[in-house]
Amino acid sequence: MNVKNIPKTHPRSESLNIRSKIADSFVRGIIMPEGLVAHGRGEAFDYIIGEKTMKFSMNSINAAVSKLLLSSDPVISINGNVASLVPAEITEFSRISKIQMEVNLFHRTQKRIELINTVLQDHGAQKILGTNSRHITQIPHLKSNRRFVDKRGIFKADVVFVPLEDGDRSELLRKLRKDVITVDLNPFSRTAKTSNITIVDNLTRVIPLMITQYIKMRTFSKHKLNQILDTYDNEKNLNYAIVHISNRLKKLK
Ligand code: PTJ
Repeated sequence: MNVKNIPKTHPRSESLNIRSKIADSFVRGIIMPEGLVAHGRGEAFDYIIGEKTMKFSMNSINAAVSKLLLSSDPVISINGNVASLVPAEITEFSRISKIQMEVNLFHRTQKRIELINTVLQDHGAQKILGTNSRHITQIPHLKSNRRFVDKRGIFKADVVFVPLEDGDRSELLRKLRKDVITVDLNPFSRTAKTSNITIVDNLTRVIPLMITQYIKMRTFSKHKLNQILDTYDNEKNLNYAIVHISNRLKKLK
């Protein structure tokens, strides 16, 4: 169904609109069939969670924003799904935070890198890392194509914000002593468990909230930001998400 044909009164119009965006991206070659499958998995978790931002998600959004504000060299990793779902919002977040975006793909092709670069530029992004082979190097010991990173970005970053990640890289980034922030609707995933900060929520809700929180929290003192981080416990927070999911399953039954 084309996005224009989805009636606003449809009880699932929001979800269908997002699905339509992702299907359109597939037709344009921005995401791979695997990206569609990943989206479907996310949709299923979101349905169970209740398609709204919960307190456990706000806890991790605030911790993520604190971490980014305290970091010296942060970067935002962009894949096909991120560029399809929130191109305007992620570009706006990058603009207000001055954190550079880097295209980094699991199913890596030059064509997709260029398409994603164009999508982000169409939304006002200027310098996007990961697009010029002169600056590309490899993360040691990583087998997937995600190993090709920009020397000026992920390679030297202290904090990497990687929405919709796959598990192998987040583990390796941690081993390289980088802090990893992720967004993943599945609290059971390897990425969710290995990241320092996991936001269990839909990316489409998370990035607008991160923009709001960033603007508010950039006035906070370092002491206050450190306090937010000190009281945040990712494992505990993931458990809140799991308890919420199991309660919802009982309720939906
Ligand atoms: O564009 P590429 O080539 O880099 O590939 C990107 C995908 C997403 C295909 C790749 O990273 C991948 O295979 O990821 P996974 O291992 O399927 O993990 C994606 C995770 O994101 C899953 O746990 C999903 O539940 C979750 N997810 C999907 N859609 C959303 C989401 N989490 C938050 N918001 C969403 N909208």
